Amino acid sequence: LGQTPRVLWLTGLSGAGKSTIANAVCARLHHQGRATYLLDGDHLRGGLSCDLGFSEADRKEQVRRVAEVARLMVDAGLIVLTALISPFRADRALARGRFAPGEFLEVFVDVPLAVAEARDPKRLYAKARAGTLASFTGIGSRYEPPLDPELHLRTDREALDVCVERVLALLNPPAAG
Ligand code: GGZ
Repeated sequence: LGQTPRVLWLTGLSGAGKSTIANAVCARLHHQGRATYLLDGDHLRGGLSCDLGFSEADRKEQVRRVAEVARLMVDAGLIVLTALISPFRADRALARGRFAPGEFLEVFVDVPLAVAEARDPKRLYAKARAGTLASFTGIGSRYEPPLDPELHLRTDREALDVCVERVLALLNPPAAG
């Protein structure tokens, strides 16, 4: 079961910890000899999605593209992690619809907006508050939290290593009985 190709779809605010957790999970899986790939929204926007901005239509297209790339990679046998804000439920549901039941695991990387804003490693929240960055998620653009994710992490309450173990446990559930 642990080798089964799947997609771990991480969703959450900017600064919630999606990329940090995804990188750490990838490293652990790689160490276990598994073929993985991380599709990181911020990185993809420099290439595959260099034509996209942050309007609702462009975010929808970003999620659609990444779901299609993940689909191909799952077909190729990889465990795929995505780290996208993917703010809209309807778009995440469309992404899920490209996969078989059990193949798409939604991980809500949750943190209160105030905590993400206090972290602000790239000073993007500060720019959004100052009015120099429009449509920033959580400020000028909405984030719709998952209603029924396969896993719900709270990165202000759970340490990184705990979050990583919980994601790994999702791939390797303890044997029943
Ligand atoms: C949200 C933005 C924006 C706006 C730039 N809104 O935390 P980061 O910096 O490193 O990663 C964020 C990234 C979001 O890209 P995604 O492809 O994940 O977004 S979506 O799924 O909504 O399409 C953030 C940076 O881009 N960034 N401007 N206005 N995030």
